Amino acid sequence: MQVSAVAHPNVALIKYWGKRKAAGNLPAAGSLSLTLGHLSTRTEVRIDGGLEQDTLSLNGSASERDLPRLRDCLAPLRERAGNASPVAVESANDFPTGAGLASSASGMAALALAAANALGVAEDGELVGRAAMAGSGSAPRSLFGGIVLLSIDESGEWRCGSLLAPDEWPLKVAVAVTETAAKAVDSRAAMELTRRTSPFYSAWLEGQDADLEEARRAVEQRDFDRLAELSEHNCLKMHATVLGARPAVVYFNSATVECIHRVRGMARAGVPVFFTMDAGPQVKAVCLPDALDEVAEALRSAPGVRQVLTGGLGAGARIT
Ligand code: 2P0
Repeated sequence: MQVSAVAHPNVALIKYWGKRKAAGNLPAAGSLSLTLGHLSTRTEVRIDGGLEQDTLSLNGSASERDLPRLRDCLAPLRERAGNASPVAVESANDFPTGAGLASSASGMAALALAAANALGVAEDGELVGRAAMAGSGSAPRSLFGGIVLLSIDESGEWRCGSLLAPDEWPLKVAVAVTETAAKAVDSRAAMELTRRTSPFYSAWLEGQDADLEEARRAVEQRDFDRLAELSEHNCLKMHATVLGARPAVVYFNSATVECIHRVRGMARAGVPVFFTMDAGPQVKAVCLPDALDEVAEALRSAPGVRQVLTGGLGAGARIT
């Protein structure tokens, strides 16, 4: 049985940083994201009882390192299907991998959907979400399109879904790629280090529910200025928390900082744009459609920017 799925990475405006408990990979708080239609991961899953063990090819090369994460994602699906046969997985991204462009989110969303279909358990959407979450805490968001909310209550119950479809508020995103190499510290390790050692971690977590609720309202009201202010605040607060870890994790390079200042300069001049950065040095500038060309050009001409990838909001993961 062989099934392929496509998923897009997502960029969090209200971010997930830190886990509630190791089991199930549950984030400590909710998050809100944009699904990026112009970047894609394509993943093919083949169930093959003739294999000795699971295999993973990532961008054309065998990847041992990501096999544990792959098995975490598959475990709930295998259990439900009562089928533990080995799988051969081939996954490829059309954008830099492991460099803060959420390749684990799109990768695990595509894997969960393709494997659930291959194993015949895809009719249970909650199970597919749980499999994606087991692979990566940001992956359930890539199962959905447009603007996506992942909410988690006190008891750890969580749900994920679209707040707005892509055409209901057609925001644009320009991704300034400032580095194409994979990052030195993966986000899972950096998150755990932050939780254990950053004196700012508890304050970070305390603010999440309020930020999330305000962002949800800003999205519902299509209030760009409010979403802009809140997203930059949440992003810089996350990075400040990570900078407080021992040893500190510094995701920015000099081009990241240059792009932040350029975006701020445009916003001061009245251009509807804001920035956000994840666990890597790339800068994602979110803007209204009419501003996209100007924003992309300003980022493209910044020293250290290698390329600028522009696009809009995309659909959720799907079988191809
Ligand atoms: C996010 N990031 O909300 C945040 C913001 C990076 C910065 O989710 O350990 O790859 O697989 O659950 O999802 C990156 O972490 O971590 C991430 P795991 P993940 O998008």
